[in-house]
Amino acid sequence: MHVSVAIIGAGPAGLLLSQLLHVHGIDSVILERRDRAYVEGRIRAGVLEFGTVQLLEEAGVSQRMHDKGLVHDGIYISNNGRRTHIDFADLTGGKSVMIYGQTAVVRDLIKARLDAGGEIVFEAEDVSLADIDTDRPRVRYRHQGQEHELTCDFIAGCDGFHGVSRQSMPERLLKTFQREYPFGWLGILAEAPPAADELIYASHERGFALFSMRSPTLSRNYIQCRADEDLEQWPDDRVWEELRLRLGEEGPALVNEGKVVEKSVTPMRSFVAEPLSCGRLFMAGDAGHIVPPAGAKGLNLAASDIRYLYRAFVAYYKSGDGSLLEDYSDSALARVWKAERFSWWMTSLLHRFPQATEFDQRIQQAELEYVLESRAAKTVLAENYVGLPF
Ligand code: RFL
Ligand code: PHB
Repeated sequence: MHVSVAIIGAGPAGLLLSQLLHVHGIDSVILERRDRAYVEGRIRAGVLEFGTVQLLEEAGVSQRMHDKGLVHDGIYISNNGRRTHIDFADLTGGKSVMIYGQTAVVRDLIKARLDAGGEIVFEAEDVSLADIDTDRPRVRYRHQGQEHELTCDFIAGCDGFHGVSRQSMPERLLKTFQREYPFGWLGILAEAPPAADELIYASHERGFALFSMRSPTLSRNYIQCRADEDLEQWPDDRVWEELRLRLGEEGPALVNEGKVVEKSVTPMRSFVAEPLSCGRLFMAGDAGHIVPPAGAKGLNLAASDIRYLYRAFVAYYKSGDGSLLEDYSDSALARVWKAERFSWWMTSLLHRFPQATEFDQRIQQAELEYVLESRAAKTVLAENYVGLPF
């Protein structure tokens, strides 16, 4: 079987690419290692940049997001109990972000693909790529015990950090950059109405905390923990107590408790692979780069890569112009590095680093105070958070 674009991975990157190609009359097949329920059940990101919202509109999958999503015009930053509002609308000339879970984005995209007759092969095993440096690359995989081979014009590697795409790039061409952080985030999803109107990023002596939400009835909260934290040590009561202490203003914060429906630990890392393409293989999203979640950029970067990539495919198929495909890696990486910088900076600004000297701590505190006092600094934060221009 031959397909124009073979897409590896049914995360936000792969699904969005397939849907946008479909809107422009270009066929694709998605090969996904996991089953549909697993892919639709993963709890991850929650904040969509302005540009990501527009891209979902372009893809024709924005109706439910506009019905159910929560538009936020700002965030709060809490500095040891003192909260400052960062007013995006005021600082960025009216921009906002959308609170709408990655789980919901993925569910909407899968539905749109399948309703339009799109093909997603779930539980595709042992996917392997061949001949990426020719104009007839191939993808092999096993499905329900049968071996399959697809030939295609292009392969889109949207298979996340642990996928096969990056591993299929010739090692001598690939340069990687990374930083691991000496902590993780313990996240809970709880059936509890959010107790604040916008997200709260809290820097606290006890460690960072983030108050977030998914809907008027679902809260999503995180606390800084050890990278190898043992969840057994964190019964729900202890998590709620820690959140109250870290988010509190003067006294402990009001945190609405509810049934905890998910609890997990996420390690923190920054990672970039260069280039994002080789021959006819193009990587997008977590396959090519990872950010620590404090800037809310991971899902948005996946969408941003896809915005560059689908336009390049459209130019190629509609007018035979391959120049955007040639430029893809450079164009996407320029924006990736700016989001890497912002995510690294938010992480550095707000967390407690175990190795920090007293000098480091004073500098960190001074920087946070400066950011919260200076309109210029708050503008820098706001314009990065809502998303830089393309
Ligand atoms: P994904 O979502 O990892 O999807 C990759 C897909 O590829 C499949 N796959 C394979 N398929 C076939 N063959 C193989 N060999 C395969 N190997 C892998 C996988 O099963 C999967 O379905 O990558 P994608 O599409 O690039 O999307 C990236 C985002 O998922 C990620 O960046 C964000 O979730 C990061 N992130 C956040 N991003 C934001 O923009 N805002 C946030 O608020 C935010 N919060 C978060 C986050 C990530 C978190 N975790 C758990 C990592 C909060 C958390 C806790
Ligand atoms: C989330 O709601 O899961 C979330 C929000 C903001 C972040 C990271 C995660 O920076």
